[in-house]
Amino acid sequence: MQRITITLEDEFLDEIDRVAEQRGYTSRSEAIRDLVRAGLLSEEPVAGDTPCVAALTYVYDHETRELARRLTDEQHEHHDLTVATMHVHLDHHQCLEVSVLKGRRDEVAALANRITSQRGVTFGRLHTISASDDAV
Ligand code: NI
Repeated sequence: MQRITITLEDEFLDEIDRVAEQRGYTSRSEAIRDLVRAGLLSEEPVAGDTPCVAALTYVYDHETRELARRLTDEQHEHHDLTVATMHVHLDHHQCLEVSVLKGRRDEVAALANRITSQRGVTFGRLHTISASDDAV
């Protein structure tokens, strides 16, 4: 670990402190490290053949014809990528599912796209985290 000195405008530092307090950080350094890490991750060009773990969150209307079956079929077809799925009945019509996926980054992204592009899926977001080879 190295110690560096950086210069920030007062308003920028106030904003960092506000976010740090909101998220419950007790150390400004830890808050800045996490913000920088998140920024770097979003910029990182990652090869498709690298391993990852991911959480896919989506909402769908279970009354859309055959949709629930099609979503399940997709996951069975790619059971090697699907670790587990949690299903929540949000209301009379909508279901929320969170699927934990792991495998090659390009294959995980392709499965996520096949699920979230189905008609009747109203929200879809994939959070991907780089993993070591032995994690997948
Ligand atoms: Ni449901």
